[in-house]
Amino acid sequence: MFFKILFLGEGGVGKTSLLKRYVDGTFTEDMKQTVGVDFASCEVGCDGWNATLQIWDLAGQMHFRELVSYYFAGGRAAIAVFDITMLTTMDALEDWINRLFEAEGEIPLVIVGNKSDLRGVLPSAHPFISKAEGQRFADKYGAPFIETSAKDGRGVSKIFAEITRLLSERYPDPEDSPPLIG
Ligand code: G3D
Ligand code: MG
Repeated sequence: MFFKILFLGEGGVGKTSLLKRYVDGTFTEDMKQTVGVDFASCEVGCDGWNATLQIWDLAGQMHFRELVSYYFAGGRAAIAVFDITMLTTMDALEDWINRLFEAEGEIPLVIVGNKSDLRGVLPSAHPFISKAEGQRFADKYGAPFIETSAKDGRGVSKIFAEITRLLSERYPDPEDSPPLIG
C-alpha cells in the first residue's frame, strides 16, 4: 500500500528538519528554507502490515490557494507541527488543519510539538507551550500528541510509528488500498 503523507505547519517550526532526521538521521543547523515541495519515501510496518509512505514537505510559505489544494490532494494522513517556543505557530496550525479537513475530510492526524531541546536552554521567562497544552490541542482532533526534537532526535520515530498505526487501523486490508488521488 502506498500513502501520501503531508507535513503541515508554519515556516520555521522544523518540518524539514524532522523529515531529514527521520530519513537520514541528521540535523543541519543552517537549513535553507525549503523552496517548493520535497518528497521522501520510506517503508513502514507494524504487526505484519506494511506500507510505503510518500512524505510531502511543504515550502516555507505557500500562500496560493491552488498550490495548497495541489499539495493537500490525496493526502491520507498529516503530521501537523508547531514550535513549542512560539505560541503563534500553534494558532496558525489550527488554520492549516481546518483547511486540510475542508479539502480532504478528516484524515488521520498526528500533532507534533517540536524543539523540545530548547526547554531549559532558552531563558525561563521565555513562554513555552507545555505538554498539557499540546495535549489539549491534540485532543480537539482526537489526535495523538508527540513532543519532538529534530535536533537531538527525541520523539521523531514515534511520529512515524503513530502515523503507521493510524493508517493500519484505517486501511487494515491491502485490498482496500486507497486511490492515489481523490
Ligand atoms: P521548516 O521546514 O518547518 O520551515 P526547518 O523548518 O526544518 O527549516 O527549521 C527551521 C529552523 O529551526 C532551523 O534553524 C532549524 O535548524 C531549527 N530547528 C528545527 N528543528 C529544531 C529542533 O528540534 N530544535 C532546535 N533547537 N532547532 C530546530 P535555522 O537557524 O537554520 O533557521
Ligand atoms: Mg522546510
